[in-house]
Amino acid sequence: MDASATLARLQRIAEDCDAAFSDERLNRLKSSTTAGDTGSTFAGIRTLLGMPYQEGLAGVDIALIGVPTDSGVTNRSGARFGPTAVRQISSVVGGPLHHVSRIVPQDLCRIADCGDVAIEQLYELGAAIAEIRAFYERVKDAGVTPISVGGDHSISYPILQALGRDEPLGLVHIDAHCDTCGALGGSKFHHGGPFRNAALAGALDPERTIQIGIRGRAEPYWDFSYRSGMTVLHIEECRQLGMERLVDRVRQVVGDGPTYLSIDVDGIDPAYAPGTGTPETGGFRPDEVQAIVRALRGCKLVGADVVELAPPYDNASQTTALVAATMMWEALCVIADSLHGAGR
Ligand SMILES: [Mn+2]
Repeated sequence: MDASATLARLQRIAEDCDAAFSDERLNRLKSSTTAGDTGSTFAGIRTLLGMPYQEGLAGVDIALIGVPTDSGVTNRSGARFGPTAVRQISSVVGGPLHHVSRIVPQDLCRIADCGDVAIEQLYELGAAIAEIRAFYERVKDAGVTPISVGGDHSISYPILQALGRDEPLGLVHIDAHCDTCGALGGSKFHHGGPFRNAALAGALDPERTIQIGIRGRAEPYWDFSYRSGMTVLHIEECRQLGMERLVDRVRQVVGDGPTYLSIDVDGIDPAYAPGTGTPETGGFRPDEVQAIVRALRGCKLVGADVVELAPPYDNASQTTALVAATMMWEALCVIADSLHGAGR
């Protein structure tokens, strides 16, 4: 082929590329209002993963929800700004197409940013927990699957109470901390105890719970995990297993039953996720957590959260917000697929 024929061929390819995506699903989305829009991504009002904002849950399959509270932290506060930071960085994170799984969540499900849980009694931990639970009871009643961004980790307890009210859920929990501690400072509703609370409430099945990436000085507080039958894998054990056997173990523990996914950004090494209240050196790389979430494809996921993003400790590049938003996107893909896709 001579040079001019080659250029003509490339010109035709370029025109075809401009006319339509080779993936037909993306062409369908292009005509809708949000996804597939290649215009300005820096203008307009930011939403979680760029999904359309709506008041209420009507017509939604998957609700992205902010839970801006950090009244339950044991040390450095700031996670109340997590949802705002994820919305901000969402202009550069998300779909429409997952580059590995080829999942297009919006082609499978109706997805919306349903705003933030409005907590009135912020300084009364038990009451705040009850308000969050009431919100997620409505989500459950509506048949909507929630993907939440905290907020500190205390929010996972009322979410699990609502989602696990009919039968105890399995749990994939990525974190430096097991978060199964008892009462501290006069309350059991702090961010170090949601999974003990959920198990005691009958919403979480310890035998189908796996906690991975655990490390650091809070180790003495996790006896409840060991004694109740939760599977605890310290970061060193995860490294020893390697990713392939690690994800096998995860799937083996949670099995076929309904399962919740909870990602504390401090499960990831502070080199990649410095913006968090209780950082612990020696954690996962972000791509390892992405691999774990992707491996949940085909599991019966009933919801997910990403918590403990504390923007005041993040760097100017919003590294931690980027990681948190990316994990939400990874969770959205596997959940959309498990609801209405090939992984159903
Ligand atoms: Mn943690």
